[in-house]
Amino acid sequence: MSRGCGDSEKNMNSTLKNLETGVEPKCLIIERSAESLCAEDIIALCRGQFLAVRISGFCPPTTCQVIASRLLEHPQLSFYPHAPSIAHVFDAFYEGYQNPKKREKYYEGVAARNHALRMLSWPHLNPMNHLQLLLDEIWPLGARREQIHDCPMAFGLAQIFSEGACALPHQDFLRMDEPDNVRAQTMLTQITAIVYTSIASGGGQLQLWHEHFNHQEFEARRDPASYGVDYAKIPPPALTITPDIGDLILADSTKVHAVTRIDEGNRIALNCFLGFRGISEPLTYWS
Ligand SMILES: O=C(O)CCC(=O)C(=O)O
Ligand SMILES: [Fe+2]
Repeated sequence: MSRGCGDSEKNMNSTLKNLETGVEPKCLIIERSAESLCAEDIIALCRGQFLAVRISGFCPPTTCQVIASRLLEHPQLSFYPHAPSIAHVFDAFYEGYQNPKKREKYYEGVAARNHALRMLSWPHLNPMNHLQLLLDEIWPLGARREQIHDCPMAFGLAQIFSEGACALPHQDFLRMDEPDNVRAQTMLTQITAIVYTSIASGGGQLQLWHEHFNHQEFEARRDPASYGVDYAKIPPPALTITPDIGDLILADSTKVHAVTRIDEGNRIALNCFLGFRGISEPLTYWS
């Protein structure tokens, strides 16, 4: 680990002390910069020592503006069939589960789509590519594209929440989505990495819970008419984050998380997932 991690060690130690004494850790989010983020922060997040890492100003305002305006007019903008209030540009891998045609299309389109992602911010550095470089530098064995089917996956997709849109409490875990895939089963946990290029003028907060539910527990709490769990069947969120333009947020996506209803404006973010298989394996990324 080549970067100075003084702050992170201090933070981890005090959080550990809290865990030993059984006192709820007070610090559920840690603030970092692109310069100070280090491997220990990722490990501590995967261990559940805090719920989120925030890097303010990860993407400069001018780049955010360029990306947001290009996304709103993007020819590939469409709505999720399971969550019709959320628009997206580029497909999520999980949408192709048990749909061989969709999956084939996903893999065929990887190179073109990674190029299109870079073009979203061109000639500025795309924050997803910035993250790619940063993770490769800080992680002992570097970071690379996930390849659960022996071919590299795409990464980076955009989500647009307009007025009235929300994301119900849910979990994202490739290991649970792909129960028959051997490589997916080696993943210990998964992180969502989100860069906000436009924010709502009200609502649109990111809610995070400590809880992770297995399939049965999740189904028992799921609202049968939707993909998400019923707020009434889970405790209140442990942490609510109001994102700012340019923020990068990292959070454990295998734990329950949600986005509150947008009151006004467009909330536009780029995101990807990170796969963690322990310190002696590379980090991976995909969308
Ligand atoms: O846009 C967000 O804040 C969260 C979206 C989400 O559910 C995720 O990135 O897994
Ligand atoms: Fe999610």
